[in-house]
Amino acid sequence: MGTEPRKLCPVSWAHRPANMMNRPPLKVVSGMPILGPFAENWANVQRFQAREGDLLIDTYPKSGTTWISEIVDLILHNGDNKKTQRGAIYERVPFLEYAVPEMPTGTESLNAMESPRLIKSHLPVHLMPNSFWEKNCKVIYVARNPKDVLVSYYHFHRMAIVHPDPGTFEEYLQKFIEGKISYGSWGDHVKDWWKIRQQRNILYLFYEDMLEDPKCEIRKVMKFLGTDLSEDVLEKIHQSTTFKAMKENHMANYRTIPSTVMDHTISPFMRKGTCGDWKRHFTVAQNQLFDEYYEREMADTDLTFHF
Ligand code: A3P
Ligand code: EST
Repeated sequence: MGTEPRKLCPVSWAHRPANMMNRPPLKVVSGMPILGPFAENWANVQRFQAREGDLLIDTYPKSGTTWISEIVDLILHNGDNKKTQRGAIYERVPFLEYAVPEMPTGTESLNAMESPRLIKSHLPVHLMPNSFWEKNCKVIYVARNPKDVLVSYYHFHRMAIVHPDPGTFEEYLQKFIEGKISYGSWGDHVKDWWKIRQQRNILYLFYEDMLEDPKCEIRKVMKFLGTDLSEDVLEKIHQSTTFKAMKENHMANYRTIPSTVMDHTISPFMRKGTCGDWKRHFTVAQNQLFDEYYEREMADTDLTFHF
C-alpha cells in the first residue's frame, strides 16, 4: 500500500487490423472449450510461474470479475481513485490466459509486471497452473447465479467478436446447458472452486451478496487481504464501485477497446448490473428446462444461489 500506484505494461491497440478476431471457432484444451486465440498460448499458461504474494481473481465469465478487480485495486491503493485511473482494468489486472494475435499475451504482461500482482483468470480449478498452489497464492473467487450469467454471457458474445456467434437466445441456452461455450460447464466451475475453498487460501464470494450489501463484502475482501482501512475509505471504495460509477469509468468499462472488437452499441459491457434480468429473457418453457438442468447440476453440492 505504498504511495506510488502499481506499475503497468500499457497495451496499445494502434496497429491492429479491424477484422483480426472475427468470430474464430472455439478450440478444446485439456477437455475444455476455450476462445480459439487463447488456445494458441496454452502451453505458456500451464508453465506460468506464480510468485509469492500474487493475488488471483478467478470467476466463471460474467460473474463480476471486473467489479471485484476494481474493488481489490482500490483497496490496495487505499481507496484513491486517481491511482486506479493509471490504466485500464485489463492492464491493472492482466488476464492470465489472454492471447490475441499481435498483442502481448496475458503471460507476457504478467511476466513483465512487478510484484505484487493482481491476476485475472476464468480457469477451472483443475486447469490452474500448479505454481499458484506451490506459492500458496490467495484467491478471490466470485460466483453468480447461472441464469444471469447466461444472459450476460449471451450479450457479451453478441458485442465481442472474439466469441463464436451465439445464435438465437434459445440456441445459446442449449449450448450453455451442454457446456459448449468458452470455459465449459458453469456447474463444474463453481462447484470445484467451492469444494477446495477451505483447503486453500480462497475467499469465495457471491455476486448477489455484493449487490445486496456491498460494504459488507468489501469488508470481507479487506480482511482477507489483511488491510484495515477506515470507514471513510470503505465508503469511498463503495462509491467508486457502484454500477453507475463503473459504467462511467473508462478505465473499468472496456470502452478503451476499439469498437471493431467490442461493440458497446450492440450491448454495453456494463449492461444492467442487477440480479434477475434473466426474467426478461427466459420463456416459461426455457425456465423449466433450465431449472431441471440446475437441479441435476447441483444435486451433489451444498452450494446454493439466489436468483
Ligand atoms: P450484466 O451483463 O448482467 O449487466 P465480468 O466482469 O465477469 O465480465 O461480469 C460482467 C457483469 O458484471 C455484467 O453483468 C456487468 O454489468 C456486471 N458488473 C460490472 N460491474 C458491476 C458493478 N459495479 N455492479 C454490479 N454489476 C457489475
Ligand atoms: C474474454 C472473456 C471474458 O470473460 C472477459 C474478457 C474481457 C477482455 C476481452 C476478452 C475477454 C476477450 C478478447 C478481448 C478482450 C478485450 C480485447 C480482446 O480482443 C475482446
